[in-house]
Amino acid sequence: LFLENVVTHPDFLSGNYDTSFIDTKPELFKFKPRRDRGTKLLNYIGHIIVNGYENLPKVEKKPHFEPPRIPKTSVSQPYPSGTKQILDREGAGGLVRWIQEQKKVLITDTTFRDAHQSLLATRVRTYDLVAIAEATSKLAPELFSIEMWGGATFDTSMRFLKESPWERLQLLREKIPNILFQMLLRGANAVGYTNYPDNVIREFVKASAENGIDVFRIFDSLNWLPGMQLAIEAVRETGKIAEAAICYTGDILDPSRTKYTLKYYIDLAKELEKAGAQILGIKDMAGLLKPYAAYELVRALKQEIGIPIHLHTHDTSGNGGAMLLKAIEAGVDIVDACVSSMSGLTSQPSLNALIAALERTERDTGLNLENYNKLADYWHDVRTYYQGFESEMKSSNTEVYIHEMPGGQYTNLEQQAKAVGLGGRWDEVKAMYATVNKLFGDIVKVTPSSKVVGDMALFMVQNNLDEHSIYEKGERLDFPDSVVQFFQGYLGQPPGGFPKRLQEIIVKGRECFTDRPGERLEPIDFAEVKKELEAKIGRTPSDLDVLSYIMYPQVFLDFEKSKKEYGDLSVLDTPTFFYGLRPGEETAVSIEKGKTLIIKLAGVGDLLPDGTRIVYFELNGQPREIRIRDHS
Ligand code: 3PY
Ligand code: ZN
Repeated sequence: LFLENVVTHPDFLSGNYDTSFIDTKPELFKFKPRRDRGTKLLNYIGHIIVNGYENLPKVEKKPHFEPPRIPKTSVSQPYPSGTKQILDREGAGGLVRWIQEQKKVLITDTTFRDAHQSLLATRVRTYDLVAIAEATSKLAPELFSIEMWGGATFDTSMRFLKESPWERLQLLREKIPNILFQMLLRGANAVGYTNYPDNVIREFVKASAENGIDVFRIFDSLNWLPGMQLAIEAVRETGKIAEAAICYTGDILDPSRTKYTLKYYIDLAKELEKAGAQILGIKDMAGLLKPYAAYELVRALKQEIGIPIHLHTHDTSGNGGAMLLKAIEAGVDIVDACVSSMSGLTSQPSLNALIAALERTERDTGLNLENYNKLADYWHDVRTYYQGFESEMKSSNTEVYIHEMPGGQYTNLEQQAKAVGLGGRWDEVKAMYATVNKLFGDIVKVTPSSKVVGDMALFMVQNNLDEHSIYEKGERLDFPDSVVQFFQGYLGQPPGGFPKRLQEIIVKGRECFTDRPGERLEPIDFAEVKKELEAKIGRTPSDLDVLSYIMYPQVFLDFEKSKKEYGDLSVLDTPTFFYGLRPGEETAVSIEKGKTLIIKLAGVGDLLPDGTRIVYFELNGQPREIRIRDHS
């Protein structure tokens, strides 16, 4: 209960007018000023103007941005029907049959998720996704699906952008009613970095399906089947599509790489089909699948399994487009690509280029290139807002064949390295990443196993350790938690098991196990957690809030705190969200249908002796002064 002031005191509320409690509790007379939405937003913008956005270096002047070019689609033009209607009408089985009848290669657009996860550290905001949603839906109704959720977006939307991943899903669903929505689900790790109890996976899948997800790409970060089975079942129970993925690592054409061979992948694919997968994903998260290897792999899989094949890659090496074409020649059913202005490098190959490459061929995508070029203009413009999150990487780079780092991790780990003061030693971190992989016995590296490798690489570079010193000094080293837990078996089992000697050095006598972590995790009592959360946040949380809290307890509480202090920040345009306003600049903020606030910055006062500054605004023409603590 929140004894904020006297009028909320239970004795007062109960009509007990013996007010003696007032004498002993003078703090009850502290009334917090009611903070309306406008004031909250002014507080946020003022804070950004004075202190900068916490995850970007502070800039003296807000950069100038042109408004993005949003393609004109007539509002009265009805939504063309698409794959979503096929699923709704004919069910998962019907949709799979439809895929198999297609001659054309089907396309998934990853711009809304993996492209910005890979290029911009997952920082693209709901505001910018929603702004282009309707146009995408109307200009590209031939898409198989739009990947727009899951992976790192769940965490980062709350952690860095202070917005709700669920609202993102709901808003986009409203604007895109015709194309299948696809998410990336990390098997028993859901959208987190650790295994969750079975009932959490079930509830999470159910809620995701209810709120708009149609295709679930399920993978396990060690290609460990027991880590995926439950998620596959849970998805099938919802009537949606379970796409289970093999994560590709190594090189099937290199005879010296004996662990991840063509046979290894085929066996795994067969097991996934048996486990209930309705589509087989090939998840080439680092872009290691080379063109001729892709041809071999797809051709063999087409012979060995009966379900459609969906290929995902990253263009880090520059071979991405060529690889997709070879896979298409070999008969792959669906491939992932993204809008050209968000493509290439650690992201997906260009969807525009792919449309052009296949035009007037047997496997023509059916998508309209001119339309996609309009979408590319929009993303070209919007991408500039996120320039502070761009990687140093300026060209494709075949060193990925050595470090094998997933595209979706690259910019995120780069940011992490900068945050711990290793920005200047990024080359060493990448080289160490490869060393750690060898040390760990050559594992599949994808979230969360890739994070473990990344944490270990940062740890080793920071402490000037090499492979030998790990064995020599390891007994005395305190390894990162993620590394210890990994070797205990919390993420499941890698093919061939853990290197024994290293495991002993790292776990230092702690318990290790080889069974499925979900089996030893107590089911979550959702009602109990809801009560606990209610006590913490002082309001009744929704079931979706409870799921967010279970996935990311502290991140969710911090997000909640931000909401209390600043209100709903997803309504701000992105330049204002990251950079505030320039003196004299004005922005219109639509806080609900029919309600717009006009916020103008008049000026910023000098630093006062108490460490604050007054920021002078106009809110709907009325002068407003906001006092902001200067953290510099
Ligand atoms: C994720 O799990 O976020 C990934 O993108 C893995 O490739
Ligand atoms: Zn990816």
